[in-house]
Amino acid sequence: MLDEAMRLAMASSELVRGTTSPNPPVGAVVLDARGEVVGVGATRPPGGPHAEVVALAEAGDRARGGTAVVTLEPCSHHGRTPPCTEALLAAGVARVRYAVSDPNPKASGGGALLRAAGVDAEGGLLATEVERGPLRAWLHFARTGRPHVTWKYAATLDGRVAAADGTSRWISSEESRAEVHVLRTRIDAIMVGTGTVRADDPRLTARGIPAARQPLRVVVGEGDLPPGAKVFDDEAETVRVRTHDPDEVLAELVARGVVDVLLEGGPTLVGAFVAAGRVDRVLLYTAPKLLGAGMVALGDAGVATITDAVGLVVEEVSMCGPDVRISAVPAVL
Ligand code: AOF
Ligand code: ZN
Repeated sequence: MLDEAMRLAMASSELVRGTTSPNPPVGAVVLDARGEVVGVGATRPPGGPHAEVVALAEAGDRARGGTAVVTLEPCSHHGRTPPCTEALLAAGVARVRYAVSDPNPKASGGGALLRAAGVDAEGGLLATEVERGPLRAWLHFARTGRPHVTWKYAATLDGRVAAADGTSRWISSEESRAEVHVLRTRIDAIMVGTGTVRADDPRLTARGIPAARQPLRVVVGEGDLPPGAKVFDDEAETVRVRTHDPDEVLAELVARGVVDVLLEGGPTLVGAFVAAGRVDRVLLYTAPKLLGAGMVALGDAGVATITDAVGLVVEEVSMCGPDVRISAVPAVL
């Protein structure tokens, strides 16, 4: 029952991903004393109520003696909003289960505070799933101060991202492309270099999804761009960052409140990010096709010999239509 409630809290938080940064997309579910779902909530945009408060408002009196299930430890601080611990105590919740502790020192300690007030409060429920899923980017940001970077690309089985003549539409399947458009609605920013804008003239928007919110489009590099490039249309906001240094790029993005970035660049930009150790996840759609010649996904990444190869750990392999989807993260040394 608690696992199920946590999965519901996670699903609810997925729907607000991309709208809460620099705050975490948290999900909360309130069960009444008999274990029935009486409230579901997710973090509102910055300055708005936290997930617990949204779920408690829906539950009303039925929260008394019930359980709150939250993806993140309830906050204990007066930030832009009052502490969620106070809201939970005022509602008379008897039990709180959360997935991960809040790494933000200002907000943490909610679990201990609730226990001291007599609530049966405990963390760790589906912690790995939440850490890898909806809170991954924000946890990375809270711990490192840098946005989380997912390098996403589509390649053939022989590792090509474009054919010899430069054409690349469409390497991956319709299913994979549809999935990427959903992904684009759930991140804060999408990043490419000037080379990709010149070569592909991409729109970098989420398409095929009604009323989708659009991520911030980020073009990295100093080169001139054709004024008519599609990234400059009015479908979404676009910023240019005129440096190639990954940490300078990421610092500019933090200043804009960006926490979760999708890197869709070409070999040069991605090479710089990999060389700097600033790719936090690799998301690859491998299409069962061969090209034999053409552009490879990654350029110089500062690796000269096999012992210097960037080590990754595969987290998940699954099918997306005819393509194989691989998610991998840097190996911890
Ligand atoms: C929760 N539930 O839904 C969220 C939490 O500026 P504030 O007042 O909105 O506080 C932001 C901090 O609160 C954020 O850094 C994180 O530590 C926590 N976010 N906490 O209990 C929520 N979004
Ligand atoms: Zn809170």
